[in-house]
Amino acid sequence: MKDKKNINEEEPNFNENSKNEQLEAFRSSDNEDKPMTTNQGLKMSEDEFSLKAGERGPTIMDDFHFREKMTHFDNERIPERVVHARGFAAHGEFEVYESMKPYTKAKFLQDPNVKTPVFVRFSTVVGFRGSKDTARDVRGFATKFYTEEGNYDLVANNFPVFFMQDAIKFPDLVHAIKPEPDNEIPQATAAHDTFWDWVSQNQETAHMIMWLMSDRAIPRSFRMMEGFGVNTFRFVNEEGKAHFVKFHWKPVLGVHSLAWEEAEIVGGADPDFNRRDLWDNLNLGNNAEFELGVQIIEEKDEFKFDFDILDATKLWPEEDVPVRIIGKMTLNRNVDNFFAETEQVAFHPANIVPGIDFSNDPLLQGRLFSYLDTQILRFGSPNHHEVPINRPVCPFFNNQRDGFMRQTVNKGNVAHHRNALANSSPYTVSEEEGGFAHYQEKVDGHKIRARSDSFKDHFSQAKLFWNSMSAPEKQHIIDAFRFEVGKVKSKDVRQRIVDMFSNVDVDMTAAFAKTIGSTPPSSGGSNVKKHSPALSQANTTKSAMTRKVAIIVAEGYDGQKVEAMIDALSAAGAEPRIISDVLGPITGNNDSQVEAKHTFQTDASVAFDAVYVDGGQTADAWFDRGASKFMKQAFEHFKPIAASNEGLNWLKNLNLPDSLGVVEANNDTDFVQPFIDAIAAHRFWERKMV
Ligand code: HDE
Repeated sequence: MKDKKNINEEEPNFNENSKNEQLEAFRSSDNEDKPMTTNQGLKMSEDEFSLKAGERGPTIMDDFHFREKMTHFDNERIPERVVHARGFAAHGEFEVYESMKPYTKAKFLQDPNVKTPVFVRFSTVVGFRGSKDTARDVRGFATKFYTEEGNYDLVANNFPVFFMQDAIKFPDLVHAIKPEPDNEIPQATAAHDTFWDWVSQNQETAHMIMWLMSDRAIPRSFRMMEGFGVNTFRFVNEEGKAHFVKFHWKPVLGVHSLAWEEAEIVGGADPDFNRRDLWDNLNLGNNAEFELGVQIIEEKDEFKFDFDILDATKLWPEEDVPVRIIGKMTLNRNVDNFFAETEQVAFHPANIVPGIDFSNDPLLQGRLFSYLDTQILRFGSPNHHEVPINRPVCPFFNNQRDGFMRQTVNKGNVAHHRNALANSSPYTVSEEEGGFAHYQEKVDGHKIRARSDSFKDHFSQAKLFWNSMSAPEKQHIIDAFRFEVGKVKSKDVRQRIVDMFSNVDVDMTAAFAKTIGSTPPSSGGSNVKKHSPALSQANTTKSAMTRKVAIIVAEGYDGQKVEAMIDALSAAGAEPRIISDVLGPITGNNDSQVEAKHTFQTDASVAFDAVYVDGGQTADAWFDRGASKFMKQAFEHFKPIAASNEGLNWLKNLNLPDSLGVVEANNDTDFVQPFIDAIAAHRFWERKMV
C-alpha cells in the first residue's frame, strides 16, 4: 500500500449517462453514403463477384477480399451460454430511495441523488439461443450496475430458491434438463425422462419444482416478473459490521403470467414474445420499472429460523423477514446491437463492490468459480472485461497483460508488483480509501464432504408454497405436473415422483397421480399449516398500463363507441391495436378513421391481453370467422372481452354472454370503464369454460 494525494483525481464525472457516454466511443459511424472498404480500409470496386480465372473459371487465391469476407463470416459465432443461452437485454438506471449507510458502505446505495447506469439481461435457462421465449422455465434476471467503484453484478432469477443446495450438483441438473444426449430432444422443456429422474433422486429440489410447476414459470412479460438474488449475501458498513441480506426486484406492474395453453401456442406463433414485448415497450417510451428490496437478518439471528439461511432451497418468508424497498431501477433504452451488448455481456456474482460480501452458502461459493470460467470459453480470452459492454465506467489499472484480443495498449516497461521502477504503481489502497477487503468471518471446521443437518428438511417450504396458492394457482400446478410428468416414458420415474411429492401434499399429488398412470399416495404430506400471502400472484399489483388490446373493426364500425374505447384505453396507459381483415385505413359510420396494422392472418389473439369486438357494416362471413376465432381464443385463455354491435352477435353465437370478464355494450359507452377494470385484473382464472 502506498500514499497518494488524491486517489479520485482520475475519476470522471459519474452519472446515469456514464455508460452511454463510454459506449458512444465504440459505436460505429453510420454506413450511409460511405464507400465500402475491406477491414484494412481499402476501398473496393466490386462485392458481388469473386475473382475468377475467366468468367466460368475457378476462383483464385489473389482474391483477398473474398477471403477476408468469408473468413470473418465463418467465425461470426461464439459459443452460446451453457445455460441461459437465450436472453434479451436493455439499458437503464438505478436510484436508491434513502441512504443504506447503516448497513452497507456501497457507494451506489448511499445517495438518493446519484443515478447509477445499469444493464439487465433476462433469459430462459434451458433452451438453446434460438428457442422460444415462453417455455416453462426459470427466467434469469441479471443486472450489471456500473458503479463509480466498479461493476456490481446482481445475477438473479425470477424464483427465490434453486434446484439444489450445493453447486457440485449443477452439471448433473443441467445434463438432465437439457435435451437428451442421444437425439438432442426435447428442446427447451423439462418434460422428459432424464430431468424427472434427476428430480426423483434429489429430494432437495422439491421446493424449486413447486415454483417450476407454478404460473411463475410462464411470465406474461419480463416487465412483470419478480427477481431474486437467491443466495444469501452480506452487507458490510463502514464500521465493518455485517448483516445477512437477500435481494429482491419487485415489478411496478405486478407479477403476471400466461395461461399454459397460451404459452404453448405463443411459442409457435411468436417465439420472440417476451423479447418483442420489452423491445416494443421501450421504443414506445413505456419504461420497465422494478423496485429493489432487501431482506436483512442480523448476524446474531443466523440460527433463529426453522431453516438454514445459507440453504438456497429456502426462502425467507416475507411475513417473517419483511422486504424493505430501498430503490428503483428503470429500464429505458434498447441496445444498439444485440451481439455487441446482449450476447457479449458477461456477468459474474463475484463482481462486487466494497460494502457487499458473500456468505458461506455452498451454492454461491460454487457460482463464484463457474462464471469467470465459462466466460473464458465464450470469449476465448481473459480480456472480456475490455469489451465495451463489460468495461467498468471507473478507471481500472493493474499488471494483468496480453492474451487473445488485448485492446489496451499498456505503456511502460513495468508490469509487476511490487516495483521500485514505477514507484510501486499501480498501488493498493486502504479500506478507508475505497480498497476492497474481504469480511473477516471466522471459519473453523473439518474438511468434510457432507450436508449439514440444518439443510435436511426438503418439504416444509414446498408445502408453504402450496398452502399460499389461490385455488386457480393450485389447479395450474396440478395441471403442470400432469403435463410434465405425463410426458415421462418411464413408469418407475413417474411413480417415484408421486412418492416424492406425497411428502408435500397428498391431495395435490393424488390429483395428478391417476392421470399419469401412477398409484396415488394414501398417506403422507407435510403438516406445515403456515402460508405466505406474498407468494401468491393473486395478491399482486393490478394495472391496465401497457396492456395490448385488440380492437376488431370492419368498414362502417361504430365510430362513437370505438373512439371512446380507444381514448379511454390510451388514457389508462393501455396500447390499443386495430385488427381487421385488411391492412390500412378503416372508416367508421361517423367518418372517423383508424389504421389497421394487423389482420386475422398476421396476428392471433394470443398476442394480446384483451379483445374488443365491434364489427362493422362490411363484416362478412370471412370477417365473422376471424373475429370469432379471436374471441374464442381470448375466452379460453381467461382474457377480458368486450363486444358491441356485430360483436354482440358473435358473442352470442359462441355462447359467451354473461361469462366472467366478458363486457357487453348496450346503447351507450358505459362498457368502457368495466372493460378497463377487467384488463387491469389481467385474467379471469375462475371463468367456467363453455
Ligand atoms: Fe447461474 N450460471 N449458476 N445461476 N446464472 C450462468 O454463466 C451456475 C444460479 C444465472 O444473462 C453461467 O455466463 C452455477 C443461481 C443467470 O449472462 C454459468 C450455479 C442463479 C445467468 C452459471 C448457478 C443463477 C446465469 C452460464 C450453482 C440465480 C445468466 C453463462 C448451482 C441467483 C447470466 C454464464 C446472463 C448463467 C453457473 C446457479 C442465475 C455456467 C455453477 C442460483 C441469470 O456460469
